[in-house]
Amino acid sequence: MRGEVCQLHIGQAGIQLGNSAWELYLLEHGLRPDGKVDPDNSDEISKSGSFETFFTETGNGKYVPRSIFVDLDPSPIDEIRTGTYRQLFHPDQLISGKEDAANNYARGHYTVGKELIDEVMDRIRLMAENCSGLQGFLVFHSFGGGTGSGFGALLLERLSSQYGRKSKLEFAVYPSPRVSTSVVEPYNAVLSTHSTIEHSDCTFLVDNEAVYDICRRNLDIPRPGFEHLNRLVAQVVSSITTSLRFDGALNVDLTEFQTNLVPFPRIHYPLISYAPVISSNRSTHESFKVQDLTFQCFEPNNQMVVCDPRNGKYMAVALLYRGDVVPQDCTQAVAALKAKTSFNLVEWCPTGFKLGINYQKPTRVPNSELAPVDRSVSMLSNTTAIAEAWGRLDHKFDLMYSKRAFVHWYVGEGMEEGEFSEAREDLAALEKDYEEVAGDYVEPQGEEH
Ligand SMILES: Nc1nc2c(ncn2[C@@H]2O[C@H](COP(=O)(O)OP(=O)(O)OP(=O)(O)O)[C@@H](O)[C@H]2O)c(=O)[nH]1
Ligand SMILES: [Mg+2]
Repeated sequence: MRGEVCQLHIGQAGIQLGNSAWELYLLEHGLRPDGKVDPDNSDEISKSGSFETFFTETGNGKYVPRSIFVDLDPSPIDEIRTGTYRQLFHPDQLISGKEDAANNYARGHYTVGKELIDEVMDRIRLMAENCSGLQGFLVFHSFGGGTGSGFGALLLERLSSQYGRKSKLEFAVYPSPRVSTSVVEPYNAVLSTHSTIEHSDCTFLVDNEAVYDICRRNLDIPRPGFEHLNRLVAQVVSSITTSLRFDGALNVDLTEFQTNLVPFPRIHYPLISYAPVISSNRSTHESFKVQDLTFQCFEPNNQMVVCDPRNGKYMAVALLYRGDVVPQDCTQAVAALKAKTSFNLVEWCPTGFKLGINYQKPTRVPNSELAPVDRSVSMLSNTTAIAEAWGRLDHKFDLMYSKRAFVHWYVGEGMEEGEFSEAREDLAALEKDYEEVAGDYVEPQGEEH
């Protein structure tokens, strides 16, 4: 058996993304909302040989997610306690505090978060002791919320010191003004990135702006809500984790993808895209040929972070196909893609493509906007273009920080003001790192600057 994976859902965004991810995992593995095998779907269980990486079997035919949900604010967790999936989780998996972090990284990281972290680490330890070979952690959180950014960072720091050799992957919601809840999100995002960059092996950024636009454009949802966004992101989370949950000949393990995607420890923010995203009433007019789907993944419109890869260079690309696909079609699609002049790879990494195929076709939530399809592809690419997203964030940070606006809220929670400039310098260094790996960065010589 492959090693177990423990999923940690932190703060509102982390929890709600978690709800959508588990909704989909249950459907894919033929389980009911209470974790029992759905008799109508019991053949699904036998098809999915290795889903015990994500679920623990309790002995009476019930499967419990190997996950922990944490929020400093009680309400998102209370919704689980009373909602559709209330019987799925053991009460110990749902941990809530008394008051939220009020959009303040410092509250999540220092004051309020400190009170909850030991309890959370204890629960994680119990879960880890129950595993025969824990592979690693998937951490879901927002960069903009106080709990997501501050507590998320605190958690990753602790995981790193206690489980240093296990892999730690993140799904992190990148703030967007259009779907945003507070003005200080750029502060939280910069502070959180600075304190987690050394503790995470790979971070998949989910830019709410990009996902919002995909929902509007491709699914004809006029005003998408979080549930729409989360269900779409869940499809990607599911694709990325398929190889951990299903057997298959051309299954490529997640760690193998990671090895290929992350050439340098800090450059660990792959861009994700997914195809097809199409609404049921439009799906009859579309082509779902492997080559078309592959090409769609390279359309900036289908990316989950707003940036333009045509202005950057790819360091590595991973394509994860699932469903009814023929390997030869995939290799042909890649060859056609590489032949395009608009496709730029860095000079020092000439091959750069990794393929994975899983013959399990994608599942969708019944009655959701997304059309049912027989095949799909997720692309994970490490492109220097994602530095645009850091640049935007840094710019917004600078506008506020030049006036020291809102800084007193952080200092009031015991944070030193120096942490702001330290974090901002680290992000500037990150932008520079991207320029350097692109190879066209020239050291300024002899000029005054
Ligand atoms: N995609 C997505 N984004 C969300 C969701 N909920 C909140 N966000 C985004 O997350 C950011 C706000 O952070 P939250 O996760 O709500 O905050 P939190 O971690 O609960 O922290 P506090 O409430 O400050 O304690 C904003 O950028 C929101 O747009 C969600 O369900 N899905
Ligand atoms: Mg909250």
